[in-house]
Amino acid sequence: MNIEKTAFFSLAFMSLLPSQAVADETEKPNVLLIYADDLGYGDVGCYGAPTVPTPNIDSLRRQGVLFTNAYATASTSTPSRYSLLTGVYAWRREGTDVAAGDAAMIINHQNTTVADVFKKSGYRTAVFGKWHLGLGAVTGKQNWNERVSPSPADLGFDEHYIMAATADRVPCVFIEDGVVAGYDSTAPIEVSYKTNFAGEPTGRENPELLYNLKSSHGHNMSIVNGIGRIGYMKGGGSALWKDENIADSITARAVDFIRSNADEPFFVYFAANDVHVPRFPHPRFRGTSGMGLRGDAIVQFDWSVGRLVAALRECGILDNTLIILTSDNGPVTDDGYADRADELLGSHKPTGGLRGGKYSAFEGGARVPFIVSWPAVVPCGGECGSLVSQVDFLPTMAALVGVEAPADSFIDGKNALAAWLGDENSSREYVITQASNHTLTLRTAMWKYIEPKGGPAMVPWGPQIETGYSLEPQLYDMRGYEYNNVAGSFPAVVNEMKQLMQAEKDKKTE
Ligand code: NG6
Ligand code: CA
Repeated sequence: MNIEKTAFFSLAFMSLLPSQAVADETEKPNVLLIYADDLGYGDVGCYGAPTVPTPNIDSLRRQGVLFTNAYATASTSTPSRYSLLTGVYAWRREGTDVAAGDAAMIINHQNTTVADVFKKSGYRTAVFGKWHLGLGAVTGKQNWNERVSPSPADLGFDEHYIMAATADRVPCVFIEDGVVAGYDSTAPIEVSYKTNFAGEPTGRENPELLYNLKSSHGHNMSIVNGIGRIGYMKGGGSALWKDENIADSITARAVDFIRSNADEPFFVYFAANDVHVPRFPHPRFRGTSGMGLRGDAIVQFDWSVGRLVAALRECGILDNTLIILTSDNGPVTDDGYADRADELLGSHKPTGGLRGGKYSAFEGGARVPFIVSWPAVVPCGGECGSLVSQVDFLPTMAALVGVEAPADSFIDGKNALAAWLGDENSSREYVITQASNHTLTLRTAMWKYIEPKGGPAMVPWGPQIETGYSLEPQLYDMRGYEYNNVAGSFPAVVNEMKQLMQAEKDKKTE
């Protein structure tokens, strides 16, 4: 890539030591992490989507760098988010799989998070949107009518306005600074992932009440806003969210935060709900993609991106804001609601042709869009094929803001600032990802190895996705797609990859 070196740029690249700030106090860049949910490698225009309009993401891409080999650490949400915030692979930690809405806090609040790193450097920090890392001290024992603790406030975030888990899991209320936002005292909240509350309808027994979206598999417990959910809840009243307003409310809060903190450095983790199920975008986005609700949710996500970038521009701080846009895992069409996502795809390929998808060990599972923009530093319009992994977010941000990252032995991530700013000559040697049954994969520039581990060839519960699980070792030449297993022809490579993976497994991180 052609890099034009500005003074600031050389400063960032040439003289950066792990513990040295890029710039002095007044020049500290703001950091905006835009984390989409289930957005696939092929889901936006600049990654080749043929029809769905994503003008704001495409314009972000034109003002920054687009990565072609960037990875979430897992092909589902909770483990990816765990690694993103802690720099540790989730497969090292028990209890980091897709979390229920009543899961206790999964990140040990003694651990350093990326928000702690920013705080140490004097940043204001906030998270808006999908949390999915547990809340409270004990699973199932939260009292949602009082302050829930621990919360993101205990992990370095000054402000939070979050959904406890996912939009398809109860409780369907936002948590703002530890308490239910807009709490309705006339409708106390009860939550259970075991049994229903007497007299409350469910999707299973009262499908006629599913007036907004019908379930295709699962999602047949409590009904909120005419949509069946996972888990049971009672109450909530006027605090219950309306799915069609989620993007608006989290975007509005993030924009407010940007505006009120424009004069000091900040870190915003904008964790979008789009394009996770239930896909139920605001009416103004309906029909805008020509691809039904899933496409319309992509357009809605693109709108959020546009609003955030516009807020930065209006505050005069866009140039010195590092924006990273990526996704927690790959795409899925039918993920449990009859929203016709498959039928309406037309020529659109959510994975951009990669094999597999969400949940899978194949590339569609964890290779995700990844765009980095920082107008003051990163040249416009580049494309970068370096291997990058979200596990590096914490140490990379620590290097950016001049904070000592936790000792190497405690984290898997490494400072990858040069690569994240688009330097083709700087790359991870290899990237490890985790599929939903914990099959691990190891990708180098040339190869992808999928460790042998049993499991069904297709996701068994509904989505039509190849898992990539096999009792045989798999090796793919990444100059192509993962269709031709060449493990038999390259036993030495298989052996080397296997040993690299074993060394990672043996690493002591505590
Ligand atoms: C699955 C859900 C799916 C989605 C996923 C988590 C069923 C049948 N399927 O169990 O709809 O919620 O969990 O997605 O319940 S993630 O992106 O948050 O990891
Ligand atoms: Ca996800």
